[in-house]
Amino acid sequence: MSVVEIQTKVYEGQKPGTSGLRKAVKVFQQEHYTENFVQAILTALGDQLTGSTLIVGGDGRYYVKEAVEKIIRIAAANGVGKLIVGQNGILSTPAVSTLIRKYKTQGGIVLTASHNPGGPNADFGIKFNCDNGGPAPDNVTNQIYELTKSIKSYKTAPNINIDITKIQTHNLVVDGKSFVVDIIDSVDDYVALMKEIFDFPSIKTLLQGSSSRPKFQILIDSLHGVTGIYVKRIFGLELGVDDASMVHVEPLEDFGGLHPDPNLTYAADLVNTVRNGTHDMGMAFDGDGDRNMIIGKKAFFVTPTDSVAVLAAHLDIIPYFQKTGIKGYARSMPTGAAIDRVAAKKKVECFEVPTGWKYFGNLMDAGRLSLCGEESFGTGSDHIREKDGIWAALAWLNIIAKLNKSIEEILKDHWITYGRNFFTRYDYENCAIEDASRVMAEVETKIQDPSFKGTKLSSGNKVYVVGEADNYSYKDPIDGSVATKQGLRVLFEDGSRIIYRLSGTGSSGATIRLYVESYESDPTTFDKDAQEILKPLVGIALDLGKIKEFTGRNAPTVIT
Ligand code: G16
Repeated sequence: MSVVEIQTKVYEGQKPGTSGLRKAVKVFQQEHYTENFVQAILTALGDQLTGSTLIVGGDGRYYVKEAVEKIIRIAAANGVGKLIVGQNGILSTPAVSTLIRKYKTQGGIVLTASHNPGGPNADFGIKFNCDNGGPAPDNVTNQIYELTKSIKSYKTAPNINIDITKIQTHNLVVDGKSFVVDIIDSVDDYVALMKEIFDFPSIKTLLQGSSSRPKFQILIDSLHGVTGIYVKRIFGLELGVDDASMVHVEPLEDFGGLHPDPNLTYAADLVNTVRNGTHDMGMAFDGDGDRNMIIGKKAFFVTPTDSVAVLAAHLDIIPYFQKTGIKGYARSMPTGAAIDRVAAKKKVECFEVPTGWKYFGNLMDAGRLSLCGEESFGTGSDHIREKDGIWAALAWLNIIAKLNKSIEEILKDHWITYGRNFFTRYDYENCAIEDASRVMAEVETKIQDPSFKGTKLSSGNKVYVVGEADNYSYKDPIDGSVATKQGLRVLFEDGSRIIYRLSGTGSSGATIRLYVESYESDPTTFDKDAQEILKPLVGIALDLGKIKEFTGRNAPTVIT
């Protein structure tokens, strides 16, 4: 097989966001656009490139197969030694991380736009994960971006045609050098890892029922994302869950027109079905399988903030952590601080990092972090370096099997012990970039005024006193790297918080995220609706950013 060098032109804007480069499919389909970015990823590998092994796979969305073909040819031409590719180009994001770590490869290329819709008129994405299995940190993505700004050509081996539908090893010689493409089962290694981590026999007894306990009835919604194939194997084959309890489990290129984001709005089917009371638990996962939503009987909603805190409180039930010990907890900055309270009580170190799973990686690699979570429906541990939707669902089931309580009972016990962090997020999706910028500028100007600290802000009969306010920045405790401008924070004296941030995962326009949190230790408030408790703070937040005025929106697109 011969190698050719193709002349190309620079495309503006190939800057990876919170997690990889995400754009409309039509953008990636432009001549050389995908090739440029892939070449930049490989060039950024530097000395590690020649003879390296990389994992390649994606969430099954439209354009994954074409992108895999291009990656195989470009990798071959650039001297990569071996590619391990999921069958049909399919691998969940947690599975890519699993494979990178298991086979000790130099990294992996993940083809996904995560929870963004798929199809010819929707989104695609490419992300590079490093040899620790985690999303590339800022210094690597910045380097990739710099390379895209000056790229003049890329190398490819145009005659390579590999059938990625069959599990098979292909041994090729490209430009005189060996090049191997291993098409592997997309699920095997991930299932093996889950079986090492969790107590599958007790989860199976929970799900099948026993003489002392009726069957714990679950409903799983894969939203036609990649988790379908993992769900069928793990929950269907291994744990004996019947087909009717697993819905939307065929991965589809357009997710069946669904928005594969597991929240109360986009997983409304699941929520409505579980609301009728037949099921004890509902769970949904996003397009690439790293996000999860957990609900209890009658659709009792577990916020991601509470979910990770409950897991933290009961982590020692899970066999994996019995072996490794509990090294530390962490959450992203906008995530509610419920896990901090568990950490304080258990005397475990707890970290706050900017939004983005990549910020947890160093702490895990340094042996200081076992469990972390984000308000954006991400939960995970140091078993890999990505958040992991199915892992989170299995963790809940392992804990429920041991505690023998309903999800609602577990949450209420938790609040009695730790108090309740009420949390909500308002998303204003697809705003004009200028409008969103005006909101952020408005808040930033106000909070930078030295007199803002100490200001009393009121709404209804509630008054909140500003303690601190800033544009959040973070210094990584392991390598000292600094991330600035990670979200505007207004921190009140009573511990309540308002945070404004622009999403880094959209493919066009701007999405404003407003995060609002307050803490209550009074048990009479625990059963109240979060929207009711947080209404005054939300009112203050909307006013402070003049959101209605600048965006023209009377209501957010999604409320979580
Ligand atoms: C990605 C990151 C997450 C992060 C989220 C934030 O999620 O992996 O760690 O919390 O983005 O998204 P935004 O910038 O839109 O608020 P995913 O699931 O899209 O990969």
